[in-house]
Amino acid sequence: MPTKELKEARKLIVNEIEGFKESHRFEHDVFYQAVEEVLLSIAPLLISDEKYNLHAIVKRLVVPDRIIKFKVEWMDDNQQIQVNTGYRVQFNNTLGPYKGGLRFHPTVNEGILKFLGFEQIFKNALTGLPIGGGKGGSDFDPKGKSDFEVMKFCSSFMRELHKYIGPRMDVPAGDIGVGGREIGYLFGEYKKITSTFDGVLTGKPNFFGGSLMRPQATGYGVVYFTEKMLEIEGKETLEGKICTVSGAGNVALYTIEKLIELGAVPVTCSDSKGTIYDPRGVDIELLKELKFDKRASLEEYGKVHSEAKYIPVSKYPEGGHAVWDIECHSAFPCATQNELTEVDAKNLIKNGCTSVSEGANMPSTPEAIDVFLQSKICFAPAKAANAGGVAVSNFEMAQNAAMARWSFEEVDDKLKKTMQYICTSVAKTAVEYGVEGNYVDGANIAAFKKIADGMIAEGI
Ligand code: NDP
Ligand code: 2IT
Repeated sequence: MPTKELKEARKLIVNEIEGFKESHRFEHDVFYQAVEEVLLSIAPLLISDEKYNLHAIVKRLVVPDRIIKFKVEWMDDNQQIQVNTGYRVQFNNTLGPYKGGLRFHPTVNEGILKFLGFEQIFKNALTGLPIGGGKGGSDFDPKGKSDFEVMKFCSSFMRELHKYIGPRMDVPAGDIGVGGREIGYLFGEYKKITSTFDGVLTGKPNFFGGSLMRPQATGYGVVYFTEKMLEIEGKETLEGKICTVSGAGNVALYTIEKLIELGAVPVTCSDSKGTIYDPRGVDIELLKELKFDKRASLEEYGKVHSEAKYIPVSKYPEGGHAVWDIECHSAFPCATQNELTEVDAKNLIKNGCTSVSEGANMPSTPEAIDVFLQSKICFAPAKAANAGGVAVSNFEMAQNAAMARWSFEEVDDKLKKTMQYICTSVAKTAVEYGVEGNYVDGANIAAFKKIADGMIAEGI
């Protein structure tokens, strides 16, 4: 497509987004950030194929099917009644039942869940599996709560949510603040209310039919995707390479574990209070003990390994993050949205980083992504790179529907093939649309086509 025409089309789309933002009074910034990225990527497709405009796909796709918002009342350990807000954003079920995680974090609001739900539609489409997109959660903070309080909250949350979910309707899973413990309590309450043993949630503990490797899936998948991307782009493998990882939760720890298994040397991890830099390679067993068993701060790591450096948030470089200031071959942002800024991106490039793979959802700001794309390093966007979690969630749904159990090895093998398939199809789409090596455009275009063609086929 001629550059002039493309620029004009992009300008039109940006104007449209500005108008949209104006009319919604900027209340959902992260949502618009996610939408804007997709719309800018698909501009060539919208121009070359009139059918998408004819069927008003963009206008229809940016509005969720429904947003369910409810009150959650629960009793804390001091016999005080607490009130939180619960949400489920059922965004789009063109390709299958609504599917996506639940986030429990004090920052949760409608805008964040709309951004996550919107991203999820595209991510799920890229897997090639029959799943639509949704997201939910609450402003409840599980941090510092007793197991009993978490159980009380989860039971109360499910007392309302159960009305809107079902194995062929909407299947939630975990996200920030929601792991096996929370999913176990949510599943238990669902079962009590409905008297059915249905695969209505994924990421369940194994004895309730949870996939044996759902906990590992997102992190392992990010690394499988990166291996394939480096191969396609003719770069060296990860073996022996220094890697930096942010976050210290489910995604970060299993990214680190797989990197170690492949002979790479992950030297960092971080939480909301600070960063660990261990130049000899991080001690994954200690991390698991601290984060999964004790739910402790990373500061504790420094007390066991005196060679490691603990950098509190207050000591981060201005406008940046300590993790991205450290020399590395490959970087893996695995904590949260907009955690990697333009300053960080420039630091990574300056220090010779050759690939960035997003484990978290939308961890790089638009300005940081521009830096990566302009410098021509390998950049794997979240909706492609972290799709391994939801892919294995779909495998868990399949196992539950068949009342079957698959082995760890079987699921791992299917996960690896799925990540390789996503990577190859994203790279191919980029070539097809004249943006070779641009995995952002490749992922957005490949996913949009699947969803939009489905929406056209099903009518309004
Ligand atoms: P966890 O709750 O297990 O871990 C989250 C990690 O990120 C913690 O280390 C946490 O630190 C840190 N973090 C969270 N919020 C903030 C914040 N506002 N500022 C700084 N640090 C923060 O979550 P997951 O590992 O499951 O999720 C991490 C990311 O991966 C999220 O973006 C999620 O949407 C995405 N994701 C998760 C999938 C999954 O299967 N779980 C699948 C695909 C994507 P602290 O403990 O100090 O708060
Ligand atoms: O962002 C994500 O893909 C998830 N939190 C996992 C979703 C799922 O349904 O497994």
